Amino acid sequence: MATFVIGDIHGCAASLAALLERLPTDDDDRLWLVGDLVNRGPNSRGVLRWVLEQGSRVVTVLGNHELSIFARYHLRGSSGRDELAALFGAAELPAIIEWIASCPLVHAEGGKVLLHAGVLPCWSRDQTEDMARDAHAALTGALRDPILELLFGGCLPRKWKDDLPPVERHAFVIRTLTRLRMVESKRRPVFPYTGSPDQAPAHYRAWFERQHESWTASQIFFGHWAALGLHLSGTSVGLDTGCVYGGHLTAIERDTGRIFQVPRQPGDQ
Ligand SMILES: [Mn+2]
Repeated sequence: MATFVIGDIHGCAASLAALLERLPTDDDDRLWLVGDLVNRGPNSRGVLRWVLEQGSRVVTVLGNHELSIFARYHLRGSSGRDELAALFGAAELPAIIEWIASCPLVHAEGGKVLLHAGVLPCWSRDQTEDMARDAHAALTGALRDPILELLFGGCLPRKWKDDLPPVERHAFVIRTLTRLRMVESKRRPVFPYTGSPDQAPAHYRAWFERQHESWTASQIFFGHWAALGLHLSGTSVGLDTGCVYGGHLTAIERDTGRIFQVPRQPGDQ
């Protein structure tokens, strides 16, 4: 049984179909998706329809774009729900929201770890998995609205501290796991910068250059950073190759490192 990990799809349903055609999958093979299946591209609805049909064969972690749909649904009342129903279908919307809530922030199997963006250098692997689990439970439980309000309209602390109050801690963990690219220090993420690491201010570092030592025996599969492009190292694999911007959609066979790519298909322009 093989597992293939696919980068950010962003509504590029035709490119996804072309990539799936190219993958040498058997019926019992599985897919890991790094999140951001939706938005920007022309057919988010088609991609969601596909993923909802796949069941447990596909594992998806929460991307910032799924999170923003979740926030719009829960925070903006009937106008937000009407907009989403127009985009994705009124009949399908409840199942889509339920599916988003079911996506974990981090999925790990042995040394292989799937998450959307990155981890702070001061976070150990155990701490990251524990905090991700707690933050997800809070996001889909009693603290949902305060966490979403802080993420989508509030002001988070700029620097991580281990003793943040619960809502701030969960929001910080969710923002980091779904949006991190670079850090200024071990505790201080940089969120606005979206360019490539080479053109960043001199004191910025890509998060994967400064990981906590406990990650040495792990390999993190992530997306979110189109300007980074395909990034392959023993401990981190970046798979956002900018399909929606005219680049490629990329998959990697998780345990062999074999790469599969298709260019953005004409139907996705
Ligand atoms: Mn993203």
